[in-house]
Amino acid sequence: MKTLFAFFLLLVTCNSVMGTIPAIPADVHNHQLYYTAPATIWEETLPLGNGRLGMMPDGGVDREHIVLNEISLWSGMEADYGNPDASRSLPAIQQLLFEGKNKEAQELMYGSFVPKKPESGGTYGNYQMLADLNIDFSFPHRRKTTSENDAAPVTDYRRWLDLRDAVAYTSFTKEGIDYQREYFTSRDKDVMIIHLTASRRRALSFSAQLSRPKQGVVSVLPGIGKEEGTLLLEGTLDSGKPGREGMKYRVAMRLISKGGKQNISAERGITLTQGREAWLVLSATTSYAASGTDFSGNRYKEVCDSLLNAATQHVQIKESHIASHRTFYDRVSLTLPFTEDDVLPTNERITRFTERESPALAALYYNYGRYLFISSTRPGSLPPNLQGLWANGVETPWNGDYHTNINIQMNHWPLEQAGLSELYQPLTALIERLIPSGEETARTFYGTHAQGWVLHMMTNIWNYTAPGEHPSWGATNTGGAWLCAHLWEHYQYTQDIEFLKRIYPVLKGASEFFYSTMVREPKHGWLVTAPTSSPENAFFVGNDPTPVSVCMGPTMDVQLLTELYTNVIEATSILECDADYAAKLREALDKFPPMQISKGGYLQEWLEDYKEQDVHHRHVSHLYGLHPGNLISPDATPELANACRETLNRRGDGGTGWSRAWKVNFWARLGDGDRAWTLFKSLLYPAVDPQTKRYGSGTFPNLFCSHPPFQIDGNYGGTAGIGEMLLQSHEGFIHLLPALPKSWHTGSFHGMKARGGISVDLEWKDGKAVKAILTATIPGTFHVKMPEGVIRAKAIIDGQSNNYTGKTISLSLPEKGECVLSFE
Ligand code: FUC
Repeated sequence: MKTLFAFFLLLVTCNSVMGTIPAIPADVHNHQLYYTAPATIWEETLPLGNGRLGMMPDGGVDREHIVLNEISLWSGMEADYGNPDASRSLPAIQQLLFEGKNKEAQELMYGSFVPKKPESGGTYGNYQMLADLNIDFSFPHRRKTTSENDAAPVTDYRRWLDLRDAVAYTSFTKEGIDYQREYFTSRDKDVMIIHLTASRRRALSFSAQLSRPKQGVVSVLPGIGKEEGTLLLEGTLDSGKPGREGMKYRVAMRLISKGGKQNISAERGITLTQGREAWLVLSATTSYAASGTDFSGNRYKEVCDSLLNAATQHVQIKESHIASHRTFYDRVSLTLPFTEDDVLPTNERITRFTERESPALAALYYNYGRYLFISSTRPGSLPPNLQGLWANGVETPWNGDYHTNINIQMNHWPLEQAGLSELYQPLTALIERLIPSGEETARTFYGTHAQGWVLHMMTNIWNYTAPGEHPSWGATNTGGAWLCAHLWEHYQYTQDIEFLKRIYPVLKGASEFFYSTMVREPKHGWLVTAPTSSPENAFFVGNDPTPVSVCMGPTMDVQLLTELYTNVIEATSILECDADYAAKLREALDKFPPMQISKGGYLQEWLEDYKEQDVHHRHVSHLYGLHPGNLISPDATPELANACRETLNRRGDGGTGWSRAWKVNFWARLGDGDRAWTLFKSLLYPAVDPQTKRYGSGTFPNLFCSHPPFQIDGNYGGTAGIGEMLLQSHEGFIHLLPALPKSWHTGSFHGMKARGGISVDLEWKDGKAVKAILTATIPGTFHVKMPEGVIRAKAIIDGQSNNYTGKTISLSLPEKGECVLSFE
């Protein structure tokens, strides 16, 4: 076992990369998480997932605890939250806002502009863990021991997660016997597999039980003929409606063993006595139709049969899983300067990072972010929720839902650049499913004149679109508009006209809602959203000491809607349709408020220069236009960019997990690599207090981001931030190394994507770009900004070379056309 691990550590493979950039040895340390002790908290366990099924083993020696997940397992049901009081009170709410009586408007909203408790029942529900799998081991005793407590020591303990292969391992030695466990969530077979081995005959004995804190009944499905039985865990969650069944689920587990004796009972689970090698094979399904799974839960049968029939099958099952995972994972690679800390166990690597520079930790974080994304969703499944796919209880924080005022968006930030384009499908499908509900919400809450569809600041698998229950945070109604920016982004990267045709009605419908409901505020006559809020932040009106959140036309709404309208206008021209509507949107855009700089020099968050309740508030919504939006940049709008800098300095470098991740992206867009790196360090701050064991903001030992508690958005936001530091393409040109920290002086990346349909490889040295290879996935003309510190560039396309000395390099490439750029 030890040899296997050493081999694993030393393994140095070469990436096969196209073009002339030399293949870079793949840095093993940045493709694995590893530990020298079992996990003591869930946030130390290792996440595995195939985009639908998830498991997190803790590597316990005597008892292994594995939390299982299925991404569609939700309580609640679809219900009608329509509140007719909302549209009736709307004119009065707006009037109060016109008069500057925000507090009164907010109070009126508490009684009227809230979701109504569904008359016929049904609740919002929450995402829940699927099951606990506990495996209790008993070990043979070489010497006679006086009692069970006189246990032999465990040596050479390791557990690790191989990000490339999406396989986790635990290995240790006890009484001279080597034990190894191998865990993976097969992508192609859609099952969870735990492969257990002992180095000596008759040394493997355990009992594996399935349970659940609530709503879980265990039973045994007897095997047919000589076949072993199957352990089942089944249940039905609450729908919140009397007499109506909620989501049903089923987990099925079988044991395939070589040697030893099997037993199965509902009470003790599946036991193996004195075996040597075994496979626990698990499958799970829910009754959620959109997950596209077979509720009978029999898919695992095929795998069990193959394992039974041929001893070599397990190798093939694992290999095909790895091959399937690698089709995603190997698309991109990133190498950053190595330090000796890179070889430390992951928990120590994180702790050491507070004291010492360790650039390659960003490479590990980037790879882990890609790994988590690939593992937490897949076409036909649901998008990653607040915890991706992984939840360890039946009461998940914030219902484990889809918050649409930053969180689900941040989850998708790294996606396109990391070459995982097809994983946009679950989000696209979720948005499309929301539309009928969003249309109803538009009419019920905003009146019969309201057109199109609206989504407020949270949603779930039951198509919830109404406002949140407390107007102070629940009134934000630009959740749908923000998601439309993602649909547009997917189009920008892929240039897929068929996709644009499909999503155009979605974008148009979102714009129609705002076109039909925005109002002219009395002071300047600007067109604004009202009522709304700047996500979750509050301010003071005049000398009134009560903070309020409800307002008109906050900066973020203006930015989001400017982009939405502009994108719809562009789509009408590409698709040659709706010219009249585009003209109307253009006229409306002229009446939008401008972005304003406050007397303090920072970007104004609201229409008025209100004093905010919390200067360090975690949301920095008014900087949407800087990132992920594209309305502010140091080159195009230097004054506004400066105001953003002031805003960020005032907000500070702290904040909850995801807030720190967002700030990495902001500084990257501002071209300040060292500051982005400082924020990355803040994001990676160890989340568990070593003394009190309490959780703060930062990063858990398993590299999960801590809000606290664990929220995956920070992981995805941080991953995107690393990408933004290396490559940007939102301003119509490719910007290489836009925000390189000093300590990342030398490195390379391969396969990152830029808008317009192009793939980029880059090598840099001493802080300066040396060589790039651009490969067009779509034919076109691409503009590359002359990288920082470069005087001259040579471009070779199809054997033809061209020299450039100006600010921009313009290249015309056919499909799959490649350009090799060298810089001096
Ligand atoms: C948003 C944030 C919170 C938290 C929650 C899940 O509402 O303001 O910080 O992340 O989502």
